[in-house]
Amino acid sequence: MATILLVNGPNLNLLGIREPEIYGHETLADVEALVRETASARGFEVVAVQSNHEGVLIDAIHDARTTCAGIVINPGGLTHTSVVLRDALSGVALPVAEIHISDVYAREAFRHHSYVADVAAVHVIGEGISGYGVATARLIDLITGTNTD
Ligand code: CA2
Repeated sequence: MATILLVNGPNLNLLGIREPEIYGHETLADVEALVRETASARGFEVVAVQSNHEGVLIDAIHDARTTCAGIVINPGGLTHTSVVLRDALSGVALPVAEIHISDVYAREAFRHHSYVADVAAVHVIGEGISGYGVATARLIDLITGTNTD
């Protein structure tokens, strides 16, 4: 069965525990269950990684090069800072879906730039936790060549 890598960056382990007014009440386990359910309905399985350490995320992305069909990623704050993460995503040359729970463009100016945006084929921004399901479905549509127009 084909596999999707789900990557959650720094601090996303705190989902549902802190700042629910921004990030909602659902937990990282809820996010992973939603992505697994969405992928499984389309015949895909999911490997999920969350880390507060950039190198762990880079290693997971490199491992995906030979094991996964695509990557769903919420890079957290690394979105706005990390050339290294961007280079890893670009280097593995897999289709990427970038997802952000909050509407980064309606927040502080430093959140308006994403180093990942132009290496991602799918962008889902500000749709809350359900955005992970949307990003997964759209990525799989892209991988399988399904026309969603
Ligand atoms: O909206 C998003 O998904 C973000 O990627 C979340 C990042 C933030 O730096 C980006 O600008 C937008 C922050 C992740 C931190 O997650 C937390 C979750 C609960 C409590 C505290 C932090």
